Amino acid sequence: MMKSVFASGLLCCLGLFAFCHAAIGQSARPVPVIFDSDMGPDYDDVGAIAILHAFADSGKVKILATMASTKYDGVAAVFNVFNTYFNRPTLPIGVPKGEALTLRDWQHWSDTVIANYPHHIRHNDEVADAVALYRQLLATQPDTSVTIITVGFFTNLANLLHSGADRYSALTGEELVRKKVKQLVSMAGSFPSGKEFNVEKDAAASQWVFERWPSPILFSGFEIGRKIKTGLPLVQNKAISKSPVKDVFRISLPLAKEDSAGRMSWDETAVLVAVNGYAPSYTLHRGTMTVSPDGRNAWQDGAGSHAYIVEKLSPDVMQDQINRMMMHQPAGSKNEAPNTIKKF
Ligand SMILES: [Ca+2]
Repeated sequence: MMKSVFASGLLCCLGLFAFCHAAIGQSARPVPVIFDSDMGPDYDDVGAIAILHAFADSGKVKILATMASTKYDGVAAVFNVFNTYFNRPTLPIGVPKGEALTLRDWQHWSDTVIANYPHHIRHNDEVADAVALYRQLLATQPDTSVTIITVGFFTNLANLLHSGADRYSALTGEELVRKKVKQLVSMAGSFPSGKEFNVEKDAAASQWVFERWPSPILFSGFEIGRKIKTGLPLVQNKAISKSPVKDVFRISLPLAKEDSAGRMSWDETAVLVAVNGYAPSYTLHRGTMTVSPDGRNAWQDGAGSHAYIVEKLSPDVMQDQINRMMMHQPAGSKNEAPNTIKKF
């Protein structure tokens, strides 16, 4: 459906406000974040959730929930391992209970962390349906306050937009997003055009979301994270001896030749720009992303409510920051890695 000129203009203004706000840095209040991840098959999701918890420990983020966009057996347990490791064992977890992908890691890091680290959630049926949890959380948050970060598929967000009134809210999903969500920050797409995993795996969901999402969307595309290689300093840090984050990188990095200098860091960039803003490392390219039925994405320049980030500084700057943040140790950890919170 075509938006009215007024609605488009208003959305554009709101979009500019959100992006400008991100550019000048966040307020002292923690940013309320819902993190939506496929948590495998790749393992940059692990770097991303580590960084998210590091931001939460530094007071910059309040994590509302961690959501899975894949529903392989054990994905809820994997989220619970990382949340428990970072001293948030009761952090809500959502898993898609309807039709969804079941992709998982081939390196077997998820099996290893489930076997070796504390967690009280064992099975996916112990956690909420992702859409129900989105609705429950959004309904209770201040208007235009929530940042959603996706580093996986758009299954949950499409289902959220499709959702109708329920016991949590009389609003439809689209109305709830329009009212409560400040911005969506996604590692998705390849810019200005291409075919990217997160978009094409559930292309119908991606199409639905990018055509209808009623708040600004900020994209970190494939071309951004591809140049940022991380994980080696963590793996080589002898002071960190018992960490599921380190174990994932220790197991996975040697398994692929292309990872000899570190794993490409797509998902971590989405968390960084969502919390710290896109400046000073990036500039914005504004317009509208469209997705074709086969999952290819294209771009139309203009004053749309979408923007993708464009490199301004060397990728080494982000690489150093991600490497440092991935070594953040939770309070009470027996590991002796330097606490880097103050540098975030
Ligand atoms: Ca991912």
